[in-house]
Amino acid sequence: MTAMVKTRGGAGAGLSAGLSDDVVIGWLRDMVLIREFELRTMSAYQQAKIGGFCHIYIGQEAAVVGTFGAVEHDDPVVTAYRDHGHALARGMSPDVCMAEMFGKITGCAKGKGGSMHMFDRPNWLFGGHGIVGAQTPMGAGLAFGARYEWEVMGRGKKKVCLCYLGDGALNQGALHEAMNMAGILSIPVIYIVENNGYSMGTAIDRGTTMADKLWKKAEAYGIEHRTIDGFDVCSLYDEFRPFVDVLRDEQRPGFVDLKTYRYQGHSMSDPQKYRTKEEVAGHQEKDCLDRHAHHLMSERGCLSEDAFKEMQKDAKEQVKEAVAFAEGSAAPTVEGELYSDVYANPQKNLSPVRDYAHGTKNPLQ
Ligand SMILES: Cc1ncc(C[n+]2csc(CCOP(=O)(O)OP(=O)(O)O)c2C)c(N)n1
Ligand SMILES: [Mg+2]
Repeated sequence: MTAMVKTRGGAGAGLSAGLSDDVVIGWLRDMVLIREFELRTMSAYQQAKIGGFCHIYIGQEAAVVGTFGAVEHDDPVVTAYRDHGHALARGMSPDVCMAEMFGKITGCAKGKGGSMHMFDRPNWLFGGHGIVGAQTPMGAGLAFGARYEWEVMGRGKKKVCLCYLGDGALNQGALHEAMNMAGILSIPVIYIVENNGYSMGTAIDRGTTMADKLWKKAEAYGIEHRTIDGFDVCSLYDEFRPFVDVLRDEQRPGFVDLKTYRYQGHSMSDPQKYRTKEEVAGHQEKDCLDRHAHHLMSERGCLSEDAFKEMQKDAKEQVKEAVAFAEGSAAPTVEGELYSDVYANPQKNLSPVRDYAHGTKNPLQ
C-alpha cells in the first residue's frame, strides 16, 4: 500500500512522490548496500586482501541510484573506475563483485580485472574503465549501436546509454570528440559527470575552465544539458527522469553536471592534503543516505526506524557473506586463465593466443 505523501515542496514533492513505496525504499536499500560494501572493501584492502587500485564510492551513492532509477534495466551503462556502486546498483551480486576485487575466479572478470573493471553483460554494465575518459567514446558507441538496432534493423526499442565520467575527464580529448560526434549524429548517449569536486588532488576549478558552468562544454556541441544536485535521490530523480524521457523519445544526446562529493580519498592511498576535515564534515552533514532515510521515515512516512535498522543489518550480513565467498573462492590459474579472454574470438573454444602459446601457428597471422 502506498503511504500518504506528506511532503509539500523539497525532497519527494515531484515525480518521485508518485512512485510506489517499494521503489523508493528499494533506492535506500541499494544505497545502504553500497555503503556497507564499501566499508568492508576498505577494511579488506587494509588487510591486503585486495590489491591494485581501489576507489571508494561512499558519499556518491545517490548519484548512481537516482539516475539508474530513471532508466530501464536494459539501457546500457558504462563508467570509469569508481565503479563498485554502479555494479551493485545494476544488480551484480555482492559476492561476485567482492570476489573480483579479491582476484578470484568467481569474480565478474574471473578476478583478472579487479576493482576498476566491474563488467556485467546480463545487467547491461559495460565496465569499469581505468583510463580517464576512455569510456566516453564507448558510451557513444553503445548508444549508436542501440539506435542503429532499433532504427535500421527494426529490432528492440528506443534506448539511451548512461555514460558516467568524473570531473577529471572533462578535459580529455576523447570526451570532446565523442560529444561532437554524438551531437552531429544525434546519438542517445547521456554523459553524466559525477562532479565530486576533485580529480585526484586537483580541485575542479584548478583543472578546468568554467567549473561553475560545465554545461557550456556540452552546449558547444549542441547537446542539451542539466545541472542537478546529487545529494538528494528523490529530487535528482525528479529532475533527471523527464530529461531522460525526452532524450529517449527524440533519440539525441544529453549532458548532466551532477553535483556530488566523495568522503574518502581519491584511492585507498591518498593522504588528502588538498582538503580540510571541516570541508568533508560539511558535506557529510547533507549525507545522501541519511537524507533519504529521513525522508522516508519522517516525511513520506513509509519506513519505520526498525525497518531501517533491519535493512542495515541485512546489508551488513550480505556483505559479510560476500567477503566469505571471496575468501573461499579459488584464484585463477596460470594454465587456465593467463591467455584466455585476451582477444575476442568468435570460434568457440579456440583462443588464438593460447594456441600460439602452446606452439601452434597463431591463426591471427
Ligand atoms: C588518461 C589518464 N590520465 C591520467 C590518469 C591517472 N588518473 C587516475 S584517476 C585520475 C583522476 C580522475 O578524476 P575524476 O575524473 O574526477 O574521477 P573521480 O576519481 O573523482 O571519481 C587520474 C588523473 C588515468 N587513469 N588516465
Ligand atoms: Mg572527480
